Amino acid sequence: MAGLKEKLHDKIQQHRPRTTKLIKEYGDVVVDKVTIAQVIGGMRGLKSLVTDISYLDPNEGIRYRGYTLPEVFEKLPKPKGAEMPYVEGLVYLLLTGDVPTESEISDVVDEFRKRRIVPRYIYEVIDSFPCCSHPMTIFSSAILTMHRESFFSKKYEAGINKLDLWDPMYEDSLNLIAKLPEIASYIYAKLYRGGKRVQSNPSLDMGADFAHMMMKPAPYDEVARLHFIIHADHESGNVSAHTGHLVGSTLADVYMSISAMINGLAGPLHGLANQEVLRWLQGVKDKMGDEIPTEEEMKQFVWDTLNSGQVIPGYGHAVLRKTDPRYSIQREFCLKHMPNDTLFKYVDLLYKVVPPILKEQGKAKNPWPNLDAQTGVIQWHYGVTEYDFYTVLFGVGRTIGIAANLIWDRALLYPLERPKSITTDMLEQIAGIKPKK
Ligand code: HAX
Repeated sequence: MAGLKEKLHDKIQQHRPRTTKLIKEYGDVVVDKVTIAQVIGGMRGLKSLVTDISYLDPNEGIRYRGYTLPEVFEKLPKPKGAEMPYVEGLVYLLLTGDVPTESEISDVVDEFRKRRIVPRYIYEVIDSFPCCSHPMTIFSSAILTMHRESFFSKKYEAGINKLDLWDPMYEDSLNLIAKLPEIASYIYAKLYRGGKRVQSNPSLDMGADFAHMMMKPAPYDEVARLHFIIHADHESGNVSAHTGHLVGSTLADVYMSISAMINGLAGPLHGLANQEVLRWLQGVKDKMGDEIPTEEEMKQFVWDTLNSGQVIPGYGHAVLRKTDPRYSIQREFCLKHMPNDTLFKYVDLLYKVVPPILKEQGKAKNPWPNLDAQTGVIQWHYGVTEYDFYTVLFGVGRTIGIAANLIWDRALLYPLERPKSITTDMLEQIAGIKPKK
């Protein structure tokens, strides 16, 4: 057994009795109540999922395994001379709950190196898409196509004890995560670089290798590490995480589950918002002819969007009630590396004008920016200007968190998900506005 897997095995053995005890001895204890607004309104705030990989506090933001993002960036080891930590270290942290040592990270880097080769047919699948296809469609399809590699499905078909299902899920997950940077960069090469592919370099860590395949010089390696780490997980109730968990609960393998979660991420109210932010900014830039708008002009652009019945992309959140720390970390990066970038100045001006306007409009529960308000500006600055591609980058990072959850879902024997639906008639009866039949 490799180091990471052995550690994970021990952690699983330690954790299982906790879950078993909760179900067997405390299964009837009430956790939450459900209101009609929650039933109709997308289950906002309903405590009905469990994960130990991350937790989202409305005011503080995300914690990975108990650590705030600044702590994660401080504690995880970094490649020599690098500003940002190893993405591989985050994989270790999310799976085991422990901050890895340098040598434990080397093991994971080595694991990914061994698993990184993408099957030939995946390039053919990507090549067969018509040129106007959205990169998220291609990304999701490429991942789904790899189902034929699934160790989990083969083991299931052959007959496997359910206590052991986490093991092939782990194998598939590491195989997939290791291949995603190459798949993503190949999609980029096909769509935007005339098919000019750069093969992965096994001597590099995940962030540096991705920068190398994207043909972007330093500090794009730091950008890649930063990006993959902050996008990795946001507890279980968001659409991508929940979709991955839901599909996985049928004992579909990691390829099926991650492809499905990628489709959820591709919606404009979720991951696609990073592309929408850039589209919105470009619209303003076109109208301004490259001039920086004044505060008054920017306020007008924001009001025009709101008055036309559209949302301001990159602002608001279903859970957060403060500025997203993922936004703040990216902002700090911008202030350090690209303070004079025109689009960053636009984004900074928006940070000043949007929250008061959303407060004045009085609809959004959270007037503050989320991570998507900053992501695209950094990519644009370093030459990734094809903003349709930004959600693919999100998807590479998000896979790390969802895969960690899927492995633990199988380890803790979480069952098929099956909430109960009721009819509008029944809700009216519960509300007391219709007689009970
Ligand atoms: N601009 C304008 N109106 C907004 C708004 C925004 N940024 N955010 C919320 N509102 C509106 C909602 O549309 C809703 O209006 P109606 O009552 O007319 O339906 C009202 O305010 C209440 O919404 P809410 O309860 O505050 O927010 P929700 O939990 O319903 O939705 C969203 C959360 C993220 C979908 C929402 O804030 C939004 O649409 N934001 C813009 C898109 C965006 O940035 N999405 C990315 C979110 C982060 C993420 O998941 N990244 O992957």
